[in-house]
Amino acid sequence: MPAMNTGSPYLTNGWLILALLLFTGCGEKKVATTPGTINSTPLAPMEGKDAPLFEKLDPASTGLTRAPKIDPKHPERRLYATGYSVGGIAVGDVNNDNKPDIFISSGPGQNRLYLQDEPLTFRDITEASGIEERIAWSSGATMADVNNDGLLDIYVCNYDEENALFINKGITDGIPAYLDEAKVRKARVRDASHTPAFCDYDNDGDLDLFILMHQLVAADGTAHTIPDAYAVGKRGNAFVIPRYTLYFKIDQQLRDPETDQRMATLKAIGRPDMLLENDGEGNFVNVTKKAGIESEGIGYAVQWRDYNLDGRPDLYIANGSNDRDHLYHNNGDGTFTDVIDTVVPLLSVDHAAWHPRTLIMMAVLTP
Ligand SMILES: [Ca+2]
Ligand SMILES: [Ca+2]
Ligand SMILES: [Ca+2]
Ligand SMILES: [Ca+2]
Repeated sequence: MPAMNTGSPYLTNGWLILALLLFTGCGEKKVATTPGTINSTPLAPMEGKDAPLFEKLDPASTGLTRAPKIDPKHPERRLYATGYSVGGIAVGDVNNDNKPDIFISSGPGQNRLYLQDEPLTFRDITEASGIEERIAWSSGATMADVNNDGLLDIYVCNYDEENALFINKGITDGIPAYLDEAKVRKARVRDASHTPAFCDYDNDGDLDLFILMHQLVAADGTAHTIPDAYAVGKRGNAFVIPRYTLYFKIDQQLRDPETDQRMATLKAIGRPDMLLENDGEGNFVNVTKKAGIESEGIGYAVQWRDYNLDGRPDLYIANGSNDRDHLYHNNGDGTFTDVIDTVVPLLSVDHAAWHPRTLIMMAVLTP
C-alpha cells in the first residue's frame, strides 16, 4: 500500500464533498452513476461510536519490532518524495494454520515476513523462509496463490530493479519455504513498479497480475530543476533530450515575447502499466497491448472490482495530480475500454487522495 494517504487533508474541498456523497452509496440506497447526477443520503449511524474501535499495541508484545525506518543518507533518498516513500504490507496465511501472517516491504530496508504464532504475536521468519536479501527499494507487495497449489505466494514490486515472485514451495514445521521464481515464470519486470494487483479478470480460474507503474525519478533533479533537459530543434520546437526521455515530456511549448526565443516547460511522466495473464500454472504472459491497457499516468493506487455487476472484474487506476484516472471496463473478450469520462464525468484531475479514491470510486460505482 505505498503512498496510502488516509487523512482528509489530502482531499480538496470538492473531493471531500464528493467523497461524503459517494460514501453514502455503500449502504442500501444506490447512488446514481448517470452522468451529471449524484444523489446524497445521510451517513449510517455508527454503533458504539464512543468506544475506541482499535487499540495500539506495543511492538514488544507483538514482535513487530523492525518497522521501516527513514534513511536520510540513502543514495536513492529522492524516492522518499515520491509515491515509493513508505513500502507496502501484505497480509495472508502463508503456513495454512488459519492465522494471518504479515509481509512488510520496507522501501530501502530489508523486507520482512512475520509469522503469527499466537493471536497478535508474531515471529520474524524472513531468513528462515528464504526471503532473500535484495539490494532494492521495494514498493507494494501482494500475497496470492499464483499456481493454485493451496500455498500463498508473494509478489514484490521494486523500484528500477527486478520484481520478485516468491513461490511457496511447501511448509515444514510451520515455516513456509520461499523461492524467487519471477524469472522462470515471466514475471520478472524491471521498471517503475509500484503496486501489484491480482485478479482473475478472464474468469478462467487463475489469478492474473496487473502492475501499477509510478515514475522513474531522475537522479539529478526534477522537471522544474533541470533546465537543460530539453533542447530546441531547427524548426523551433523544443524536445526532451534522449537522456531524460524516460523521466520527462514537454508540457508546454513557449516563446519569449521579447527575444522570440523558443523554450518549454517539462512534465514528469509515468511509466506504462502492465497486465500479465496467468497460464493456470503460475506462468505469465504480457497481454497489456492486446487488452487495450494504455495508461501511462503516474500511478498511486489500483483496485479490481466489478463495478457494474456483470461478472467481469473491472479496474480503477488512480493517478497523480497531473494525470487523469482510468476506469477500465472489462469487455469480457480479454480487452478493456476506458470509460472514466462517461461513468465518472465529474472527476477532476486536480486531486491527490489516491488510495482512498480507488476504494471510494469502486464502492460507489458498484450497484
Ligand atoms: Ca499463518
Ligand atoms: Ca502457490
Ligand atoms: Ca485468469
Ligand atoms: Ca464488470
